Formats: sequence, structure tokens, C-alpha cells
Amino acid sequence: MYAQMVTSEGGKARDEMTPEERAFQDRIDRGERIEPKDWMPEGYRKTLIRQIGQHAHSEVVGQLPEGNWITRAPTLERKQILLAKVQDEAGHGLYLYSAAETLGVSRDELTGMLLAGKMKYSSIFNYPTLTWADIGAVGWLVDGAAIMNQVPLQRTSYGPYARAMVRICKEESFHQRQGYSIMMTMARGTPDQKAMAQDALNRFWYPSLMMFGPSDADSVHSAQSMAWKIKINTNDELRQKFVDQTVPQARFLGLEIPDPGLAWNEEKGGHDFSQPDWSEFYEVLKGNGPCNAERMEARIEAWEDGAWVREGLMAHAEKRAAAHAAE
Ligand code: BYC
Repeated sequence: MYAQMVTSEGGKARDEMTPEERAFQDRIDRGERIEPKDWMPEGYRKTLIRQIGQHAHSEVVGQLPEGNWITRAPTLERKQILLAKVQDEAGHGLYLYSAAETLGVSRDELTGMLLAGKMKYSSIFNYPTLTWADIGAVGWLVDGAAIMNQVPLQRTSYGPYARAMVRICKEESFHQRQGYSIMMTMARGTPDQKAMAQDALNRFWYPSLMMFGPSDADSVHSAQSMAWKIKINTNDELRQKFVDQTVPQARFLGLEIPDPGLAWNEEKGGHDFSQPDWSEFYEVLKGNGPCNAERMEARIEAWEDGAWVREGLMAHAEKRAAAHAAE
């Protein structure tokens, strides 16, 4: 499988590297940016295609749980804000597909792999958004986790990916604030509204922790990706930072993180917290989450429904090219 090809390439020791690979690693170690036309090891290119492609798919699939609430947003203002946010996610997908294209893979190929079940998207989008409070929780927690992961990616070693992340991060912070603003309104509303906010937090807490990927001990790609500075932090480091950032935000809302094991640890200067149920995570990755089938059906339908647009654009481009050639 595609992902396995990538995995088997990783983790080379320095004395096993070719001279080109050593020179490449030296550039990375000096903090230089790698650009599309530069020489790069095949494993580096494939790891980036996997990560950026998966990231792009996540942005696009991530529109579905929120798009579900556009027609039901409680006020015109909330509707406008949510619409703008969902459109931003489409834009993020496009920047990321463009960044991946600089590595020699087309957007159509990446989409084809997603639709054939050969590429992943973030596990979080396989959970349903059952109430309006879930839209608050998604913005606050899911976009909050996304920012935690993506701010360091602005310094990732591959130039086009790092540059795409700059604008994405600016927009993600607006998304996080809009989610938190919904949570503030709900948490300060009627007892029923506050209960809805708590219920949304209860359901989204552990899936949000899973967004950072498996624990470092089980992360297949981290060691090589960090050596190549594709990843700047480990999965556990970012998860810890996310928990430490989010706990006071929950307190401010008067809501409770659904973790009896949560406690401040003075010695480490951070919170101790319970791990998510990793067997649930791997089930979701295998396609057995609550919404996997629904999400894939929606993407396949969108691809098929868009065929006439793609054909029309191709016909138009061919006509223009023929007209230019005849000039
Ligand atoms: N979900 O070795 P590991 C957004 C897979 S969009 C699914 O640690 P890596 C938003 C992993 O792919 C946010 N799969 O992997 C959008 C690997 O399997 P393969 C998306 C996951 O790559 C719209 C295996 O588990 N963000 O926020 O070193 C609306 C072993 O993992 C997940 C990004 O994509 C997961 N959560 O580290 C609102 C950020 N975690 O590929 C919000 C960029 C792990 O070997 N990506 N896997 O079959 C990354 O930073 C890294 O790829 C990860 C995983 C930290 C996610």
C-alpha cells in the first residue's frame, strides 16, 4: 500500500546515507528550506505527499460536519460566520493540494487515492455534530488542536508547505475564537444551553486529543519526520500543550473536562491527564467510526456530481489553447 512504501523508506542512520542524502540532511540541520526543484530523498517526498495530502483531505472533509449546521445556525450573524469558516476550510484544502502538487502529484491523483480508501483524513471528522453546541466545541477544540499542530508547521522544512501554513494559521485562530464565542454564549445561557455545551465538550474532548496522533511510542513516522524537520514537535508534546491551554479555557466557561484523572503536576509544569481510548482511534482509522461511511459517500457523490464542471473547464481550456495555436 502507498503508506507502507513511505514507512519503509524512513529512519536511515547517517553512515547508511548516500553522499546526496548526507548533504540533504546537512541542509535540514542548518535550518535551510527545501524548495520544489531541490534534490530530495524519495522518502522525504513521499512523507510530505502523505502528510500534506492527508492534511488537505482533512480540510475538505472537515467542511461536512460544520456544513451540516449552516441552514440551522440560530441567528443570521452566526450563519454568516459559519459560512465564512466553512469556505475558509475549502481554501485551506486548495492551498494544501497546491503545495502537494509541487511534489509531483496532482490533486486528481490525491483525490482518487482518498476516494479509493488509500489515503486518510483526520479521525476527528468521523464524529457527528449532533447539536448547535457541537459547532462551538468543534471551533474551540478541533480548531484549537489544529492551531497547536499547525503553528509549528509554519517552520516545517518544505518551503511550499510552510508558506501555506502561514495564512491557514491566521484563519484557524479566527475559527477557534468563533467556536469559543459560541461556547461562551451557551455556557452563560439557560441551564439547558449550558448542559448542551457540557455534553458537546464531553463528546469532543477525547476525539480532539486523538487528532495529535498515537502516543510517541506508537508513532511510526515521528522519528524520521522530525529528523527531516517535517514535524517540529512530537505528537505527545503537542497533546500536552493543548491540554494545558484548554483546561483554563474550560474553567472560564464553567465547564468540566470529562477526565477524573486530570490534575496539575507541579513538577512537570503541566497537567496529568487520561489518554484517549486508542483502540477506538484505530477502529476509526480502519473505517469503523460513527460517520466514516457517511463522509466517504458525501465525497464520492461530490466528485461524481462535479464531473460536468471538470469536463466543461477542460473543454473550455482546450478551445482556448486551440484558438491560441491558430493565432
Ligand atoms: N487521524 O506515525 P504517526 C483541521 C495516522 S484539519 C487520522 O504519528 P504522522 C480542520 C498517520 O497518518 C487538521 N490518521 O503519523 C479542518 C499514520 O498512518 P499512515 C488536520 C492519523 O504523520 C476543517 C498513523 O496514524 N491536520 O484541523 O507522523 C475544519 C501513525 O501516526 C491521525 C493535519 O493533517 C489522525 N488524527 O503524525 C476544522 C496536520 N493521527 O499515514 C479543522 C498535519 C495519526 O502511515 N499532519 N494518523 O497510514 C500532522 O501533523 C501529522 O500527520 C499527524 C500524524 C500529527 C496528524
